[in-house]
This record gives sequence, structure tokens and C-alpha cells, in this order.
Amino acid sequence: MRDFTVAISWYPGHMHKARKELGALLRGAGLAMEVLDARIPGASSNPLLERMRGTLPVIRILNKSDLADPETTTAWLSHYAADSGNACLANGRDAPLDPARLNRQLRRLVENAGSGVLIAIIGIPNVGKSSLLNLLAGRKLARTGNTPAITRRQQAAAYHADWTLVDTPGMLRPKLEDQRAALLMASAGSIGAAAIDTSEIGAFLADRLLAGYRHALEQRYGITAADNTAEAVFDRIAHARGARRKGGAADLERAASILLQDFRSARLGRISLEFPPGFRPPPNSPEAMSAT
Ligand SMILES: Nc1nc2c(ncn2[C@@H]2O[C@H](COP(=O)(O)OP(=O)(O)O)[C@@H](O)[C@H]2O)c(=O)[nH]1
Ligand SMILES: [Mg+2]
Repeated sequence: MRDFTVAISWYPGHMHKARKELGALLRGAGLAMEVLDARIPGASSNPLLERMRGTLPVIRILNKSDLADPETTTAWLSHYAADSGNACLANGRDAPLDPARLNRQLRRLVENAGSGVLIAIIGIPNVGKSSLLNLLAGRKLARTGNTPAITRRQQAAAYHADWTLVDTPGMLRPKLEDQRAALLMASAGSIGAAAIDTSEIGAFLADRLLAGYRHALEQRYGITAADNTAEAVFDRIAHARGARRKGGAADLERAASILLQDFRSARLGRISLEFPPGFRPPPNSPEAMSAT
């Protein structure tokens, strides 16, 4: 694999303040609800948040499961089910979180679930924390949007009689110690566009799709068996979508951006970029099909 670097002004100033406020919230909370991106559950689970929540029980929500490969999401759910002191549920536009199941888990994990228990909704940017608050509250209280840093302060909402949900601003890990996680988060749209190099992230994504989801690239952009590099994929995209510079050369920057947009909006199909231990290759990939 090529050597990538994500440009790093990636921990914006507002996160320092958000981190302090989050620390205070978690000290008073009865439960954390960590929202993960179902396409990248490992990379989107933030070790800083893990540390900050300490022994507080957590319900992990594999969110945007409508964008992820369903079989892979099922495998992630069983993976996290092994952590029996906590819980894990999926949520997506096609199959919203079942409130009855959520309530059962809440009651299981929180002793003395009397009045006023705080549930802190936490996670990296753009995974759908505010949308989840709105879903559970049953009305649009929090602003949502498909870029990081829409939510700048905590916002509470009553949930049934016993609970208070608190939406929080997204948090990244302050240091970029894990390059692979950074590239996955950037692919999924959790790192602000200003902090990433579209061509690099696009090339990273193209390589992963070539390895696991070739059929999606074939169907959408007409790549052929000879197309085995990110550059070849970009060239096909440029051709298919008329992304050419003056003089006719492929506009690779635009092609990379098209690839990222198509992935993020599931126009390439339901794709998971990360798999739990012991589960691979992607179940729908031609590799997996020919292996069976
Ligand atoms: N496809 C899909 N998109 C979602 C889902 N939940 C949230 N989104 C979208 O993801 C983007 C980020 O959502 P938001 O709630 O603002 O994320 P936050 O930054 O974590 O609060 C918005 O464009 C939402 O409409 C989901 O389950 N499926
Ligand atoms: Mg938000």
C-alpha cells in the first residue's frame, strides 16, 4: 500500500472546550451512548472517549447502518455483544433503532434508573449523534448536517419520564497516532474537508474498494480487469463523468471527490470498510463469492 499522510490541522480549537464540557457531563451521567459509524466501527470508536467514560456503562450504536454492508454489521453486533457489561444496537434509515430494545438495555445497564438519569450521546464528528437525539426525542431539536462541527454545544432532551439525553459536539482524538483510523474517518466524512487532501483520501478509498468491492466500481464507473490502481479508477471516473481538464487530461482531484461523494451517499452500494476480527473478506465481494 502506498504511504499516505493526512494533513493535520485536524483537531480544531473548539474541541478543547468541548472536551472540558464533556468531562463534566460524563462525571454526572449514568450512561454513555457512543455513536459509531457502522461502516467503520473500529476507527470511529475514539480511545479518548473510551478513557473519558472510564467505568460508565456504554450502549454503542452502530449508526448509518443503512450505508454499511448488512452482514458485516451483524458481525460487528456479535463482536460487541461479547462485551456483556455494555450493549450494542444498530440504527439506520432503513431499520431505525427499536425503542423497546433500547429501553430494555437502558434498564439492564443502569441501576437505580430513577428520575433524571443523564445519557451522554458521544462520538466522533458526523456519525449522527444529533440525528439520534432527534429520533429518540421524537422531534427535531438539534441541528444536523453532513459536515463535522455542526453541533457546538451540549443539548438536552427529555426521553421518557426517567431519562435525559444530552447531545454533544463530536470529538476526535487529539493526536493522530493511528494513520489507518484517520484515513477511514476521513473517507467516511468525519474529518473536516479543510484538514484533508481529497486526492489522498480518494486514493486510499479506491485501493480499499479495489480490494473488497471491485464489482461496485465496475458497475458504477466501468472499470475493467486491467484497472488495478487508484489512478486507473480515477481515470475511469473522469471518463464516465466528464471530469476533464482543458486539453483533455483527467481531473484526478475531481474524480477523487466524486468517488468520496458516491461512497458517502451509498451510490456505490452498501459498503463496510472495516471488519471485526476473524471476519473477512467482505461477504459480497467477488473474492468471497469465488472462495465459497
Ligand atoms: N444514511 C444515513 N445518514 C444519517 C444517519 N444518521 C445521520 N445521518 C446523516 O449524517 C449526517 C450527520 O448527522 P448529524 O446528526 O449531524 O451527526 P453528528 O455530527 O454526529 O451530530 C447528516 O447529514 C445526517 O442526515 C443514518 O442513520 N443514515
Ligand atoms: Mg451533532
